[in-house]
Amino acid sequence: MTNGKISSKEIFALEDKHGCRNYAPIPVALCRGEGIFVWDVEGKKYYDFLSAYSAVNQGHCHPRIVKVLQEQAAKLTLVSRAYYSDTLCVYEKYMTDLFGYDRLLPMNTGVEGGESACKIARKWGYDVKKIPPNQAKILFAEGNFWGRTMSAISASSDPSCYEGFGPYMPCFELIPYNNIPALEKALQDPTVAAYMVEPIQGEAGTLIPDEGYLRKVRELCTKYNVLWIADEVQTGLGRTGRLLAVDYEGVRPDILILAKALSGGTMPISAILANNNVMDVIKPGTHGSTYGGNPLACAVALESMKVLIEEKLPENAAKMGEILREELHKIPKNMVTAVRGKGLMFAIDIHESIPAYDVVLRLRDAGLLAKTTHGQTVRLAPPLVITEEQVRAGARIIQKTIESFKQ
Ligand code: IF1
Repeated sequence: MTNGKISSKEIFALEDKHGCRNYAPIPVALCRGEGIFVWDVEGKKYYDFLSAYSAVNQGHCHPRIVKVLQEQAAKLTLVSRAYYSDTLCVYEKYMTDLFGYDRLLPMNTGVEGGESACKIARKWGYDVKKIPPNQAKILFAEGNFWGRTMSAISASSDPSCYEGFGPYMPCFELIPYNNIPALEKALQDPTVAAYMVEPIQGEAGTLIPDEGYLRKVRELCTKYNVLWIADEVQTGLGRTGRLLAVDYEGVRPDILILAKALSGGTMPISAILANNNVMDVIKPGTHGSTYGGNPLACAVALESMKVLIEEKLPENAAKMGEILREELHKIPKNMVTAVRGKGLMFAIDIHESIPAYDVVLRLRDAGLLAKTTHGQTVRLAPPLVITEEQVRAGARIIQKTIESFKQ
């Protein structure tokens, strides 16, 4: 370290020595972001085609969000829920009006949103559905990912998430994703309280269910008196080309989980939305969080939502997504075997002859950041503020880089 400046190499070494090794990051050390671009400590500029796993939908350091963050930070940041503040009520009203639910529960991270949804579903199971005590089941789809807590890993079908961390949460059951007969069979069990599912599975590799799947999930959950919990932590807030991915099928889950882009990538903010018949099972003192609903978060979330709506970012995601799809399809099929995506949530499968991780490294060298998932899949999800020119330029980098593997 010289003159207060730190090099990428020094950063890698320091983290490796002092940090918990719970990640193996792509070797690039960033220190600045603006819109769809980030810069490393040596000053190299990159297209960000990961957007912090869709948390930065509004683009890095969006000026409006940063301004509100700075102003609110200087005014009042945290009071706890022991008192009222002048920000939470305004945010709650905006969100419930926008999404059409009666109530909002503010939490911090995505996984806390999932935890809260499961907790509420169990209570609803006992209080409303009259499931016998301690028997409420929650169904999840195979391939789901909703975080790293004990409950989330108990719901996981991925050994790298759960192995060695048992014992697991009881009464969690897995059913195949995108499989209506399997869902209907499972829902017939009268002890089932809820089915939690991602409208498009992210970590599983951007798996898009058949058209009509979510409508059928809605119909069956209603028929069997089971709560449908939609995890829109990744798919929500414009990413798929609509405000919510469930909007494509015109359906409403009983519990909606939001996080990530709710803060435009500035701080951990999550929320769950539900109607009175569900949310009212929570009584004072039965759930909460020190930071959940803090004034800073509420001001930031409100502005982040306004930016999404006023800048028409879902619409832009839909338009730019079509251009990206068209460009990605130009890559020869013997190199990219599949292109999956909706809006600006994409994944491509790289042919087995080309190591996907090497593709990601060469993309980095070419000035574009992306990430692999499950071996041969590369995720592509730029901020939703991207322009047509930038989409085409990014796509050209991806095409050229993948084609550079041709001997
Ligand atoms: C990590 C993937 C993304 C999520 C959905 C809830 C959460 C997530 C659908 C929890 C979180 C993350 C967390 C991040 C990697 C990541 C991820 F690679 F695992 F698949 F986004 F694509 N529901 N997703 O995707 O939200 O508690 O993290 O705020 O390293 O764990 P969180």
